[in-house]
Formats: sequence, structure tokens, C-alpha cells
Amino acid sequence: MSERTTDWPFAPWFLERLRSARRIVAMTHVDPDADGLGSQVAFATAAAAAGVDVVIVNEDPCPVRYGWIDPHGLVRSFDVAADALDGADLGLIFDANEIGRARRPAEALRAVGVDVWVVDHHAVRPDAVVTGCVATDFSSTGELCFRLIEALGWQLSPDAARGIYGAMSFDTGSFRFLRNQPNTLRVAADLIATGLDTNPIQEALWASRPFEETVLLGRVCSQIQRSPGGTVAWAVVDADTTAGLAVSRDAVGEAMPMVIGIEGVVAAAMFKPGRRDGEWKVSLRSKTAATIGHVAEARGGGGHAHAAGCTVQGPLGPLVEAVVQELRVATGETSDGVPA
Ligand SMILES: [Mn+2]
Repeated sequence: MSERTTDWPFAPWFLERLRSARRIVAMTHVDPDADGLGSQVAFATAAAAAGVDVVIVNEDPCPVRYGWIDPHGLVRSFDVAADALDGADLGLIFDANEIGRARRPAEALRAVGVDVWVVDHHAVRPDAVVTGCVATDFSSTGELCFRLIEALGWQLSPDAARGIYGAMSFDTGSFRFLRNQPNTLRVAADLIATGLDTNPIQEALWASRPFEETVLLGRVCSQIQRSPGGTVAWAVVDADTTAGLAVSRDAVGEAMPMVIGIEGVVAAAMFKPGRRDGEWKVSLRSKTAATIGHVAEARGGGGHAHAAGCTVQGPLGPLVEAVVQELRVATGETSDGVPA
């Protein structure tokens, strides 16, 4: 078969492989988010109702704050559920298109010769070879899963509807970032029409920030810096920023809307320590007047045109300087690599 990936509408070979699988292992990326989790819970519950065996095994356990997406405890980590891989004949990574992003479950399947495919809405790196479904016009993997469940002829359970709506709300920032795609709101409307109560989902996602994380946001906001022309803003988050606060690793990411939300700012960056010593995670955002995906791609990362990220080995100073300078070029603040 020459074709390796399908967009929506899905290719017959893709749907047939899912329908005929003996056991599918659904995975998502490390540091799982509401899009990846909502998508896999939706897919697994719809599959179960259709008599298809789908188990969810991720590198990481389901974060406590996303427990509402998985009320029946379907999401398990590799540490406790490696056995569930036995007998699987297909792996499916949701919301990522690189095997490495799913870590151990994907590597374990590969090691015993099981195909690992993807269901994702992120652009594939030019040099990568992936199999499965990649549809970059979709707001979220959740929206893509809605179409997938529909195409497979499976029923949408209330749990599946909740997972998909949560995934869509998360990735669109509560339906703000729609990329002018009318289908996103059509899918949301279809979900509401099933009787789904969206209020608890919206409150869980957007109105349940722990107090200490709110204090952290204040600290991050007080550290925001701006370029001379005011088109680029950034914040560096280090151990001092989180000192004395019991906050999750992801909490600082919540400050991004404040950084990119500044009047006149077109591109924003946040820098926070990575998992390994000396490593920094760089998150990038931009408004419509600039694209920043290339800045992450040049450092081995990826994402979308207006939201991307990468993980880079330090030192921090030159990294910040280089990223900020590239963002200034992206916004047109400077026309070349020379600081104004
Ligand atoms: Mn996503």
C-alpha cells in the first residue's frame, strides 16, 4: 500500500484496519492533556459499545485535574498496565504523530512487531514516516475522533461526547481558536444536541484553577518582558518562580494567554525547566499577524503555525536571546538577524 496517511474523509484501508483489529492499544503523548485524554476515552468507549477491544495505556497516569474525563478509570499508565498490551495487534497514538512522544507503551508494541499508527491534527515533520490519520485542518484530535467514530458507524456514548467536547474546548481555548473552520462549531453543536451538559466541562477546564496556581500566575505575569518594539513578550519561569508553591509542572503554561494577550504583542514565548538537567521547554504562541512554528521546528520541536514548542538544552541566556530575536523577525519588528 503506497498511501501511508489519510485525512478526513478517512481512507477505507484505515477504517478497515480499525474495525478488524483484535485489540487496539490507545495511547497519547507524555504530559497528557484534555485533547489526548478526551480523544482516547471517546474512542475506547465507542469501540467497547461496538464490540471492539480497546485498552488505554499511556506513559503517564491521568492527571488528577482531568479525572472528570475518565470517570470509569479507563486511562492507565504503563507502570500499572503493561500487561494490557498482550494480544494487541495495533497501537494508536492520539494527539501526537511521533512514536517517541508516547514513550514506553509505543516502544513496547514496536519491539514485538505490532504496528503503531496515529490519529492526530499536528503537522508531520517533513522527514518523518507515519501511518494512520493526520488531519491538520481539525481544531483538535477530539473533533477528528468525532468524525472517526461517525465514519466507523459506532455510537457516541455520553462519556464519549464529554471527552470530545472537553478535548475541543481545551484545544480551542474555550472555542476561541477556530482557524475559521465551520466544522468545529458544527461538531460542538451536534454534541450538545445529544443532551450533553457542557457547563461542568467548561467549569472543570476554565474555572477550577487551584489557588496556589493563581498565585503563580501573578508571579509569572510580574516577570514578563517585552522587546523594544513591543511586538514580542516572554517570561522565564525557574525554581524561584515556583518557590513555596505546590503547583504542577504544567501550571505555568496557564500564564501563556496573559503573555500573548498583551496589547501590541504579536508573538510570545515562555521558558521553563525541562525534565532533564539543563533542559528548557520553550512554548511559543502568535497572533494572526505572524507565524512561529518554524522557530520551534528549527530546534527539533513542532506544533502549529500559531502555537508550537520545543525542548532545548541550555544555557538559558543565549537561548532566550536567540528565540526572542527570531520572534522579532517573525513579527516584522526587525527585518534581519541584527537586533534593532
Ligand atoms: Mn491537540
